[in-house]
Amino acid sequence: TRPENPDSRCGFVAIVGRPNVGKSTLLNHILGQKLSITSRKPQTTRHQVLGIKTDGPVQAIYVDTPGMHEEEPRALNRYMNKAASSALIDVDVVIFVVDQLAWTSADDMVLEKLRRLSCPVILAVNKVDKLENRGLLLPHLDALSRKLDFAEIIPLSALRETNLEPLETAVGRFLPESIHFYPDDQITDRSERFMAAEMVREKITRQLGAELPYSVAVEIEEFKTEGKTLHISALILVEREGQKKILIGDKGERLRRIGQEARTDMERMFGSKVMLRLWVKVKRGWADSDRALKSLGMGD
Ligand code: GDP
Ligand code: MG
Ligand code: K
Repeated sequence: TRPENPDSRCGFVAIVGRPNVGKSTLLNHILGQKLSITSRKPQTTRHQVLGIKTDGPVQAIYVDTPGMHEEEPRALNRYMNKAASSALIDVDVVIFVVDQLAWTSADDMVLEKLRRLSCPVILAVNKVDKLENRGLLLPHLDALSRKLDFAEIIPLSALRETNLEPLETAVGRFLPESIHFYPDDQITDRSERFMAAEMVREKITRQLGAELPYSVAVEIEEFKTEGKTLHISALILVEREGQKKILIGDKGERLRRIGQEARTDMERMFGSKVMLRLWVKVKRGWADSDRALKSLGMGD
């Protein structure tokens, strides 16, 4: 659609890269708000979340993709791969995030997917705050520049917010002339219920070490305002009885901590007092079954 304001631009930007390079952190810092959950563990991002950033005439709609995984039989991983690949269809710009100096075969796999695209690809070389020898950066960027015909190469730190402006300016340049698809103050397409569930899931992922696999799902059972307080009940689904014990912790200590941290985040995001209740339930094999995934809104 031709916009009324001739400078008006709008389009989709996919943030891609192997797990743990900092895609979700980048999106959160571009938006200035926590939208996508992050942690040191791979596979934290399970769903496709749109992050919308309007800056004057330019509206960029970012898609944070779950990491792309090698073929795995589990239904959950299939879903995540599909979500990552479908994010690449119909985007106007791609930001390919890599970790400074740490190029792996998983980066090569993503690169192969990018070769087939016709849209501009911006290479974001993240975590430069961790660079010990600055002299290595330029030769490294030079080597990276030979891997694909990148539209731009930008070294940055998502965490420290270094060089995010040049990235956003570059993105804006590649977006097509268009009216804005979303109101200028909207930051995500997801519901508050969805965001609440993701906040609980983030705290679980952060609290638990390797002992609990990623087979945890969170369902919001109640989300309602009473007076000035938002009442939220969340059901945490795990696959085995042992996982339930770990999650609850000694005398309920761990679950209580998860609840406290999630509530703090929710109060910040929703701008009101929150009463949060958490339940844990065993639902055997949920991550293996396509039907169970569908019931959690992750089917297709
Ligand atoms: P994703 O899997 O690509 O979405 O990665 P995340 O955004 O979840 O980040 C993975 C880990 O890298 C987290 O521990 C982040 O705090 C960390 N991280 C992300 N960006 C930076 C950065 O610019 N500098 C440093 N030092 N760490 C970062
Ligand atoms: Mg992520
Ligand atoms: K991660």
